[in-house]
Amino acid sequence: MNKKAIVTGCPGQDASYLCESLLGKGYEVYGVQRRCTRENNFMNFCESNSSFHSVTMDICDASGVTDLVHSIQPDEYYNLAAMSHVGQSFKEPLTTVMTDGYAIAAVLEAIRQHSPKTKFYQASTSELYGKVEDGTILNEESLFVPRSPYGAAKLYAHNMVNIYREAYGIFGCCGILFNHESPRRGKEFVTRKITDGIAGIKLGLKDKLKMGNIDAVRDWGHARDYVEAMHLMLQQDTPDDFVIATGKTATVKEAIQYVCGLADLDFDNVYEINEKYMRPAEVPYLCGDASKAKKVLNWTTSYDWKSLLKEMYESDLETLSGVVYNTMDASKERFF
Ligand code: F7E
Repeated sequence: MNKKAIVTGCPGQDASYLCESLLGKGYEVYGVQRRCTRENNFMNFCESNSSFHSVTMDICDASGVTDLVHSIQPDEYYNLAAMSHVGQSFKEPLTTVMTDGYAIAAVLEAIRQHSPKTKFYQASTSELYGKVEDGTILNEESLFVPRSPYGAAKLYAHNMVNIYREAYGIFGCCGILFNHESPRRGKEFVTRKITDGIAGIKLGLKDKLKMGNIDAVRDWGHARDYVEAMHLMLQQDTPDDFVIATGKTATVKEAIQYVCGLADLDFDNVYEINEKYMRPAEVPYLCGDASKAKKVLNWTTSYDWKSLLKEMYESDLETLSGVVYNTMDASKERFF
């Protein structure tokens, strides 16, 4: 019998990569998306596979979650759905606590009552750490002091998984994932904003990048590598929490400079600071130590921030070049 997995957060970056990977491993996959989720084509590959089942459901609807868990009896449940934009969580604190906090209590209850053998993965985050001293390398033992509604809601969910593990013996794991990006990343996140923006400037489609705090330091890895860590966590004999990170950092400014280099553009002419993108409270520095995941899960990452940004920039340049080409084509038709 093939293993069955429920994956929430479709058709987002992480869920799309994870569904592809699980289908490749022979799973029967139930990909959950909200009715109104923005459309993209990341799930095309999955939807053409007969082992993929698309489920329309809001993870905040406890009755729907309970029905799904009860009827599928999944071997694994990956909770990747979230209100995931830290800046936006200051504007939508209540939606954030429902989606990133309450919904996790609902699914844990559904598993406890109706499918206690299901192994559960929760998308925890480096935002749990909050404000840390520059140079601090964070691991599973580091203190959690979140600085955003997003971080606070995620900490509640993280604690609940630990409580259900201890109190009821639920196989629940939290992946404390540091920033992970790809060409599928939403354009509202800083790496994709940079690669898409600079590709647009290069092609004359855009004027300037409007940025927030470019001194922020992040540890960026590739989402495709990070979803493999999620799967590995649920293949262990005992549940545990793991940091997933590259251990290498760059500032937002260095990321812009690097992509400007790829595009052969002058850094100083490419961006301007805009208050709109500053956050009420910032997490200035994040760097993770994934030694435990490397040792226990045998997990490795194949990208650093430069190879990641290069792949993203090249993908955006190719996509936007198509836009330019099609526009030229259309104007040619109009002209002749
Ligand atoms: O910002 C700064 C911003 O929005 C990174 C989510 O996936 O990773 C992500 O959270 C840094 C921050 O990601 C702009 O202030 C400057 O310091 O790409 P981001 P994030 O907030 O780190 C964690 C692990 C998650 O769990 C989250 O779900 O870049 N920054 N200027 C900017 N950020 C944005 N978005 N836009 C700017 O213009």
